[in-house]
Amino acid sequence: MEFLVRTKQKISQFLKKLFRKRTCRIGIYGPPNAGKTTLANRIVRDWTGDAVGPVSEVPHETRRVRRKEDVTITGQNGNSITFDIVDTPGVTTKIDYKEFIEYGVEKEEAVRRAREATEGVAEAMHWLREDIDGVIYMLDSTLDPFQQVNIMMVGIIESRKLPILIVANKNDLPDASPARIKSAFPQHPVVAVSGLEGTNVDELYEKMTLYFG
Ligand SMILES: Nc1nc2c(ncn2[C@@H]2O[C@H](COP(=O)(O)OP(=O)(O)OP(=O)(O)O)[C@@H](O)[C@H]2O)c(=O)[nH]1
Ligand SMILES: [Mg+2]
Repeated sequence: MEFLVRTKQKISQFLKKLFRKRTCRIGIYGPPNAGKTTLANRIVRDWTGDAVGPVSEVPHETRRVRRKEDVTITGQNGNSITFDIVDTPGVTTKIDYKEFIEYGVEKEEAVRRAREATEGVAEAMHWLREDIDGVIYMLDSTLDPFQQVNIMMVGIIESRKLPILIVANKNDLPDASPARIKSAFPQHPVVAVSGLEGTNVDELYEKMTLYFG
C-alpha cells in the first residue's frame, strides 16, 4: 500500500515537471555595437545586482549567446514579469576579419574572432528559431535603421509571431534620432533609451511588463 502511494507521488511529481511551463526567454537582438550587452548588464544589475558579459567598442565583442536566468522586474504600473534574459552576438550579413584589424587586433586573432563571430550569428539565429519567447530589437539611434539586416531580422521575428519591442539606443548622443527608427518600424513599439547612462530605462521596464507579460 505504502509502495503504491509513493509510486503515485513520484508519477505526479514527474508529470508536474514535464508540463511545467519554462520561464519566458527574452532575447536581445540587433546589429553589432548597438549596445545589447550594455543593456543586458543594466537590466541584470538593476534587478539582481549581477552582470551578463563584457562590453567593447570593438564590434562582435559578444560571440556566444549568454543567458541570465530568472530576472524579475516590476513596472511603475505594479505589474511584474520573470524571464531569462538572453544576450546575443550582433547579427550582420558580412563579417570580415579586416574589420578587427582596424581596431588594432593582430591578424591571427582577427581571423579567429571573425570565425567565432560567424558561429555566434548562427547560434543567435538558432536560439531565435527554438528558444526565444520575446525580442528586444536594439538599434543605435545615430545610424540609419533602414539597413538590410534590420529589415530582414524584424521580418524573421514577425514571421515567428514573437512580441517585439524596439529599443532606440544611444539617445545621449547629439545626432541620435529615435524618430527615424519610429518611422522605419511604425508597426512596433519603440522606446528611446541610453543604456549607457540609464536614461528612460524605467519606460522600457514598464513596456516589457506590458508586451512580454
Ligand atoms: N553613447 C553611448 N554608447 C553606448 C550606449 N550603449 C552602449 N554604448 C557603447 O557602444 C559600444 C558597444 O556596446 P556593447 O554593449 O558591447 O554592444 P553590443 O550590441 O553588445 O555589441 P556586440 O556584442 O559586438 O554585438 C561600447 O563602447 C558601449 O560603451 C549608449 O546608450 N550610449
Ligand atoms: Mg555584446
